Amino acid sequence: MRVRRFVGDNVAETMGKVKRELGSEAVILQTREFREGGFLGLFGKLRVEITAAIEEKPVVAHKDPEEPEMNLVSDVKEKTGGLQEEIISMRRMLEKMNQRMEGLGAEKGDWPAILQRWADHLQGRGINENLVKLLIGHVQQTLLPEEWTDDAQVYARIEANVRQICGQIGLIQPGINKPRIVALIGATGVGKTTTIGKLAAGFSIVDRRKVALITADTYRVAAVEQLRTFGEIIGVPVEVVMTPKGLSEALNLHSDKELIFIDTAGRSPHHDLHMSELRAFLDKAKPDFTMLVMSATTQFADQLRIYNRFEGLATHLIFTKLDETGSAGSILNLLGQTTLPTAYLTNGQNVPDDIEAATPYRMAHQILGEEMPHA
Ligand SMILES: Nc1nc2c(ncn2[C@@H]2O[C@H](COP(=O)(O)OP(=O)(O)OP(=O)(O)O)[C@@H](O)[C@H]2O)c(=O)[nH]1
Ligand SMILES: [Mg+2]
Repeated sequence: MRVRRFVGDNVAETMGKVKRELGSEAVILQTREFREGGFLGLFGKLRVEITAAIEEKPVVAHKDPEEPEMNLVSDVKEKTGGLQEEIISMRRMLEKMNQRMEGLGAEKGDWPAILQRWADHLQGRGINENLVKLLIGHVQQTLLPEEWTDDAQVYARIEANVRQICGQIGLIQPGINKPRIVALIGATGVGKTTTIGKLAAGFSIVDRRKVALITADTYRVAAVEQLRTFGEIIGVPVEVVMTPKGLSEALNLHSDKELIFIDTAGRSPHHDLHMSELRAFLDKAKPDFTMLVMSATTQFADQLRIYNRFEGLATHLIFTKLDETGSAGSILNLLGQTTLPTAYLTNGQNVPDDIEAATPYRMAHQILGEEMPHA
């Protein structure tokens, strides 16, 4: 790893130097402001120092994929903690599902053949066994056996229940006398920055709202550039902040706006330090909406783990990459046992087109797909 120190008059200029010297993939290790010149450092000129590093290409050694990692202690800790979390949340899920099933008096056994193909179809969409039992059990209870062959009727029953599970929706409302603050948080690479681009474009260009963007993701130069580019294309100001204090200042600067979107660095939910940094930014920003961005391509067990880790911070959910999965059932599994409302769905890389406001109807259609089960 090559580490370098850069000094400049402001963050933008210094970041520019980092990029020119080390490229877009450089990682920011530390930033600080200091005074240069002046008496005992007082009244000197305010300067910015950024320490950045770039990974030099490692020599690729052949490694057996089965070979365990060297760092066994942290490895074991991580896995044990994760397992416990998983067991607790699995228990919670089963309890909740069983309560619902008892309420409906649903059968737990095999289904008659005509309903079994629906059960297989739903499972094929990624919907978990308990929810499938709930959905098919309801069909069995509320339709007469001669109606089970009527695909349209069966579908309508299932769809109505799926809509009910997806029923909690909460969309962004712009502020009237002061800006509404919207922060996007979540694991790495799920689409936070792209989604901010889509929302900012929608609200500023289509809705003609006064919008500003702030990025607190200064870990990679490329991340700052990405939001800047969106800001330039859409024609909205972009502020880059390094610290929670810088965030407060940027928010004050845009107190005349109706909406301020804050982009944050992708966080591994297993990394405690990263999570506490994120918490410090959110404590300062006090967002009106904190959107946990989840990719529909993430497996359900991982979605649940991420959700549990971010739950205390988030107020809403956004599901991304619906275009990339043929089994969006994991969303239903998650919503079946959690409480946050859904705000938006994204279904492609195009800014600003590939986003829509969540509605129970749209969500049910994404989850169930267009095809009927085979006879
Ligand atoms: N297919 C598809 N790709 C998407 C969607 N949303 C975002 N992407 C792509 O996913 C990749 C990552 O998107 P980003 O917006 O950079 O994700 P991020 O969460 O900001 O990533 P980090 O800041 O690195 O944590 C990009 O290639 C996006 O174009 C979507 O709805 N569908
Ligand atoms: Mg990003």
